[in-house]
Amino acid sequence: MTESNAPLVGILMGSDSDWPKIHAAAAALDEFGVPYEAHVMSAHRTPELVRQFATMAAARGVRVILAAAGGAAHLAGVVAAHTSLPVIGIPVATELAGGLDSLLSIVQMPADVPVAAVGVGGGGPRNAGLLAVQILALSNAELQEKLSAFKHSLCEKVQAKEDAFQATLKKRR
Ligand code: RP5
Repeated sequence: MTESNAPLVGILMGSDSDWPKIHAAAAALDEFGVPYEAHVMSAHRTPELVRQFATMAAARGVRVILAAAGGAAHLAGVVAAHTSLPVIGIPVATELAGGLDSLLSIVQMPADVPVAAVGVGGGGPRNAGLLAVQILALSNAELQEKLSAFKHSLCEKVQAKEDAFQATLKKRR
């Protein structure tokens, strides 16, 4: 996408156990050719590592940070405390409350320290990746074009479904 392969998006997750649940975020970035890095680090288990990453990210060229965590999901908030880059929290589903605990931990930030949040499971992780692409596209014409083509493909897919659905209705009559 760019001349350099330096990561524009940093994906952080509280545990390696999160990766299978959130890798759709990375897949969305791959789809648009956006370079990213992904790391396991925890707001609670490795707080100093998180601080260092968040503090240095902008200077290293990272433009958006995705932070996935489950349960007491403080990773996105702690990252946002240390950077003015946009931070998107990805709540990971838990056994205790299906991920509602994770979601609330991410969205209930105090004023002045914003964190965006996507849904738990389903399209949530993919949407986090797409939202990062949309943020980057604000200053990248190539990404804007790819996003326009993507939106167009969504219309075509739904139209194909509508056509097939109407055909099945006709057969029933
Ligand atoms: C959180 O605790 C992680 O983000 C993960 O969702 C959850 C469980 O972590 P593990 O016990 O699997 O390492 O911090």
